[in-house]
Amino acid sequence: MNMDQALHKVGVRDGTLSSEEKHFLDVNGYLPLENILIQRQIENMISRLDELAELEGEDAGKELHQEGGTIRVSNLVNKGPMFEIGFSHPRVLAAIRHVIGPRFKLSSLDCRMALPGQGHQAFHADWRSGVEPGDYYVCNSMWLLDDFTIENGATRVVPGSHRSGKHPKDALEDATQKHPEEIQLIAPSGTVIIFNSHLWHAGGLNQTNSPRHGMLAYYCRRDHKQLTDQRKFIDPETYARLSEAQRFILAV
Ligand SMILES: O=C(O)CCC(=O)C(=O)O
Repeated sequence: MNMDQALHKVGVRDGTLSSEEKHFLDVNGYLPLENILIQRQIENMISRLDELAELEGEDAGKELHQEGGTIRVSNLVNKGPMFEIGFSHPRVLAAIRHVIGPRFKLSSLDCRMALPGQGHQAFHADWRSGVEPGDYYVCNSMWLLDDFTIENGATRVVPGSHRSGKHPKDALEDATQKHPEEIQLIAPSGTVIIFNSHLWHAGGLNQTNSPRHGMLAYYCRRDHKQLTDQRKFIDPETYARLSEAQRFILAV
């Protein structure tokens, strides 16, 4: 099997993403896809994530990354069938293919809950350096489980910065500061925001009294190392449940 065959099996077709959507993603580096999740899926995911956060306590996120001011729950591939959609949705996968090209795989699937009064990040890119415009290694998708608002710290991005060839650590004097061209990605829950991971982006400050839940499905080129080694972590029962195409996308 190759990736285009796997994508076809999960429902990706030529017109899955319109040319306007592809153009928007190319130019701006992000693309909101609305109504990917329905209310019941969102509720199931939030309730499972809250349960996992409680069960895992201080260990939550340890498989991948822990971050002050947030609860991160990692290795979601193996933590419930409700998370499978994170690496199986045709619209999302069509967008990832558009950014990285046909040779990619899931790198990690985790949740980031920005806690009340916390969550502000410095601008970063999910890659070590700037890259040639068009030569992209990684692409992320943020799955909004709560409405993302100014108040709860919707993701901040600098549109077009993925084409600058520069990394924020080299280009910005102080990446923790507001950027003059930044915008916040305001959207309703159920939306998935694709963002080219070379785009300068950052979590915003959650100024509400509730955690802001988002799931991050992060993809990389197939010949690169995954953040979560899916072969090492995959549970036999997860493996048994998945289709051949889903296994290919995970590279297990
Ligand atoms: O939670 C967000 O809004 C962005 C998260 C992010 O960029 C990260 O954790 O690297």
